[in-house]
Amino acid sequence: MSFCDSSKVILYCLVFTLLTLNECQMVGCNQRRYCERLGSIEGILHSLSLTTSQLVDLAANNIKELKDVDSCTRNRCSTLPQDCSNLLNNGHHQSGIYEVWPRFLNESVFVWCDMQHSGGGWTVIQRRGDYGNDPLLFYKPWNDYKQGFGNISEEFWLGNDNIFALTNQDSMELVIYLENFEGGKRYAMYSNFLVRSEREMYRMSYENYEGNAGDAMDVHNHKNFSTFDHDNDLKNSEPSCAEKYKAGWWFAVCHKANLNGPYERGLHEPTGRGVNWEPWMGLHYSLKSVEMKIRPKK
Ligand SMILES: [Ca+2]
Repeated sequence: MSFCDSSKVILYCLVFTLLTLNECQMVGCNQRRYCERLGSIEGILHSLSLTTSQLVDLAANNIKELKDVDSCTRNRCSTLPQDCSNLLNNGHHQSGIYEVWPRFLNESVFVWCDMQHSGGGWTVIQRRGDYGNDPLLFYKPWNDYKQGFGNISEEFWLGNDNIFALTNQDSMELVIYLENFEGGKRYAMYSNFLVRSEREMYRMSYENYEGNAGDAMDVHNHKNFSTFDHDNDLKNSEPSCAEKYKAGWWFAVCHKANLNGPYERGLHEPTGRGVNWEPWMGLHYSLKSVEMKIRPKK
C-alpha cells in the first residue's frame, strides 16, 4: 500500500474519531462509552502507532460497532456518573465509596467521594493519615503509581491513569487539606488542575492558587511525575529526588511539597523526607493528615 493510501486511512480514522466524539451526546449508552474511548488523545495516539492493516481492521470494526443498534437506553447512559460531582447532583449526599465511569477510561473506578466539605462532590485522589501503616507505604515504583495503591477508606493513591482521566474530562479544581499533630488545619486550592497521560509522564499543571497553607506546589507546576524507577525530575545528580525523598511526585529539583513522603509523625530528620508542606510547617515536619481532592469548576 502506498504512503498516500495509508495516510488516507489515518486521516479517515482521525476524522471518524472526532465526528463520533461530537455525536457522543446524541447516541445511546454503549455507543457513547465507545466513542468517548475513541475520542481520547490516548486513543488517537494508539491508532497512529498501529500498522496500516491494523488500521483498516480498526476502521472496519468502528463502523460495525457503531452501526450496531445500541443495547441500552439514553436514560441509563446519561445517569452513569463520571465523578463524585455527578453523584452529588444525582442526590447522593453521603460521603463514602462509589463507582464512577470517567470518560477516557474503558472501565469503572471505585473512588472515595467527599460529599460534605465546602459543598461536596469531591473525588479524593490521595489521602495520608495515621492508620498504622508502614511509613514507607508510598515509596512505590512507577507501575504502582500508574494503577493506584492503598486502601480507599484509609491511605491511598488513586492512580495516575485514573487521575489523568478524571482531570481531562472537565476543568478541575484541586483542594489540598492539611492537618498537623497540634490540631492546626490549612488548605490550598488550585484552579485548572490537570495531569497529562503516561506518554507525557503525567505532567501536572494548574493555574491559580488560593488558600492559607501557602503555595507549595509552585515549584511542581508543569513538572513530570517521578518514581525511584522513573527519574523524570530536574535534578542532574544521583540520587534522584524520588529516591532521596522516598516518594512518587512531580519533583523539580526537588520539592516544597512531598505529600507522598514517609509518614514520620511531626518533627523529623533528614530534611524533606516526610509528609511535608514547606510554606506551612517546613521541611522537618511530617503532617498528620492530608487529602487531595478534585471537583469540576462550578
Ligand atoms: Ca534526575
